Amino acid sequence: MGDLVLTTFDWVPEIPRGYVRDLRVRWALEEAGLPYRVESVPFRDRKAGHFAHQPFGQVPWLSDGEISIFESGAILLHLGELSPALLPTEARARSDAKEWLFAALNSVEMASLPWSILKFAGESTESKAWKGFDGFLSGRLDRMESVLAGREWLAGAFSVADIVMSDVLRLMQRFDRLSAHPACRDYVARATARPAFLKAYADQMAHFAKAD
Ligand SMILES: N[C@@H](CCC(=O)N[C@@H](CS)C(=O)NCC(=O)O)C(=O)O
Repeated sequence: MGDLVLTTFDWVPEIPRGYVRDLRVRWALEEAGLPYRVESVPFRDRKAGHFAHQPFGQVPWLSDGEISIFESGAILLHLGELSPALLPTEARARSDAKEWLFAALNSVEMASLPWSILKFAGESTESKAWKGFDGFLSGRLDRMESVLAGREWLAGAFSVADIVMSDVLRLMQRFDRLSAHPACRDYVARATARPAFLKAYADQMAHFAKAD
């Protein structure tokens, strides 16, 4: 392992604060107790060097010595290789954690993201688009409700899968979209009560507030 450097924006508007995806990485680093530092790139003026690390001009990315990784899921898998606090060492549980990490990103966030874009845009709840995406999201939340009613964490012990899944569900809770899903709500409450989450959240808020 080299020096771990997490890069995020220097500033973002108020609304996304507390939800910028560098939080997933901060949270994982705190859970694992790995030393790291945070660097910033301009939010308003994204330069070629930024696109060289994150081809979509987004954040976060992580440098581990000479290795540079973008995509929060890929970063968390990388950190999982460094700590059993993030990925279990037993083969079955490790595989479960990886599949749930992908499920969080590619089955649940895939439904929650277009829904939240419509929500932010103020889409009418009567529109065809809203009804379609809201129904898609309900299907995913209903399945997660059954899964989470029967377990504390997704892969036995807490893992990177829980960081991503609870972060995805946390955004739904912000919009009061978990009112019919108590097991999902309880899961978000359990995850966000962890000291590592609280530290990551406070650090992200302080980071962006510094630039106001
Ligand atoms: N799939 C990417 C998504 C990254 C992403 O959406 N980053 C947001 C912040 S949370 C961003 O940089 N938004 C600014 C933009 O898209 O211009 C990941 O999980 O890392």
